[in-house]
Amino acid sequence: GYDIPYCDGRQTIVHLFEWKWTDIADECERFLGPAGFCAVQLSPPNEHAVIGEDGFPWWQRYQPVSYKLDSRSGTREQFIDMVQRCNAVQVRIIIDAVVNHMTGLGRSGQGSGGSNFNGDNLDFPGVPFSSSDFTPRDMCPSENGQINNYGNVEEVRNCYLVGLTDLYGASDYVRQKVADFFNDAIDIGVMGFRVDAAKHMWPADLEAIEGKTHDLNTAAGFPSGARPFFYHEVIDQGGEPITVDEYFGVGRTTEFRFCKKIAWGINDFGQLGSIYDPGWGMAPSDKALVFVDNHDNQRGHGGAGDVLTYKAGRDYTMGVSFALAHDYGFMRIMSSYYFDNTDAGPPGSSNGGNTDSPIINGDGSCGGGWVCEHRWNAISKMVGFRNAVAGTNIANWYQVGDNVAFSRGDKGFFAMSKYGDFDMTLQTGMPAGSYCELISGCANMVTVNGDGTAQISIHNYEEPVFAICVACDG
Ligand code: LAG
Ligand code: CA
Repeated sequence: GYDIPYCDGRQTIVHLFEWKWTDIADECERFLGPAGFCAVQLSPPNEHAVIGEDGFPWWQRYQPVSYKLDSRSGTREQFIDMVQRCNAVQVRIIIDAVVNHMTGLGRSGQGSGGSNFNGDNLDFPGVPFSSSDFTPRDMCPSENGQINNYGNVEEVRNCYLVGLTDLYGASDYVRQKVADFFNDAIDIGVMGFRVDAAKHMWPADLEAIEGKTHDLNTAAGFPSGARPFFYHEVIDQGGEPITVDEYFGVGRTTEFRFCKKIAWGINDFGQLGSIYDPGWGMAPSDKALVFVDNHDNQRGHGGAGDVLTYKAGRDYTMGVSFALAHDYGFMRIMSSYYFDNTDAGPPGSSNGGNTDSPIINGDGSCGGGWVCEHRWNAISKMVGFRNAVAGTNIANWYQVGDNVAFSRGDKGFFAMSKYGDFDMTLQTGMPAGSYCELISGCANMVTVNGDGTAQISIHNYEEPVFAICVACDG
């Protein structure tokens, strides 16, 4: 199926938003592999518009010019090198695939890979796509050709999303060009795809495109017959006719209600017990791709709402740690650069030049404008916890006031205290023994008694999180 990642049991994807390929290759080797990450989600790797008049914003990468692997993050050669080096340390690569549309109307010139294009003329010779490859005007019911009414399914899928020229996904030629792009990446050794704006594409078109894709590359270490992993960006917060379940046949869906649930739960621990709410239409665990924030909603784009971001500091640490400890969905962590201006591109990009590399400080944190949430102590340790308890469910739930704790089967135990002040004997469900507390880096040891109980203590305001597990000592 398209909903299974091939990660040897590793459980967490990290989105290295706007990172360069050379830096990602280094990060796979020096950090992501050893820390137990499953995969990196890239920014769109294909040729895109270069929008100097808006200061080379991050969102220029959501305006494709061709499927040449030549973007602000690097060249095709650098892309191939990154895929090979990451695969070699068991970290897989997932592409952000922007295939609903090409550039906006009114955009023209040369893309990041040197191809000419003209959005108004629907002319993209780098693929090539021309006017017949775009959704016929009479199939879009809105007056101005744009998406205005999210209550009309034809409009959401056949009209122009924020002025972006809409590809005609029913055309076999368009499907084949997209599949060729996917197959090029698969043959290089990529594991999967985040499908951008999938809500604006017909599920049948996605099914046809996916049906044309190759199996994953066995030379890159994937099992024979393995199908690519797909998750579809479908912003479904309830209240609209398009719902995530329409996409379950073609892979997983991004679960945006999870972002809200986590934000609400950190605000009020009493709400942490119902993070997965099927009554609200949330995707079942084996179909959900979950995250605390993404590159859109952290800056008020793409169906924002109540979300925690790196700007929330210790609340963010709590939200991501809880999400990693939970058993719901396949998890993606956001890794950001600092921003005030919501359009700003990555560090170093505002003059159109090269993106700056992250600086790795002596204590393992990042500098140079990069936040590197994935390297925050508690978050990176909880990635190890999630791997160690994979396959178990939540048990021994405890929540009173501003404290929460639970076990993952008999393999691990997690606790969190809103104000970093907690002492209680709780049932851990774990075998008797002496365990290293992960967040403290084994500075604290924990004794689980013969009856499964243990004294759980949290005395740390900044990182008010506790975790022990059977398979993650040391
Ligand atoms: C997505 N998911 O469905 C991406 O996650 C999201 O980041 C993309 O929008 C969107 N779909 C289209 O791929 C981003 C920005 C938009 C930006 C767009 C294209 O959130 O603000 O639009 O990328 O670059 C920009 C301008 C618009 C303009 C449009 C067309 O902000 O004002 O109309 O370009 O020229
Ligand atoms: Ca569309």
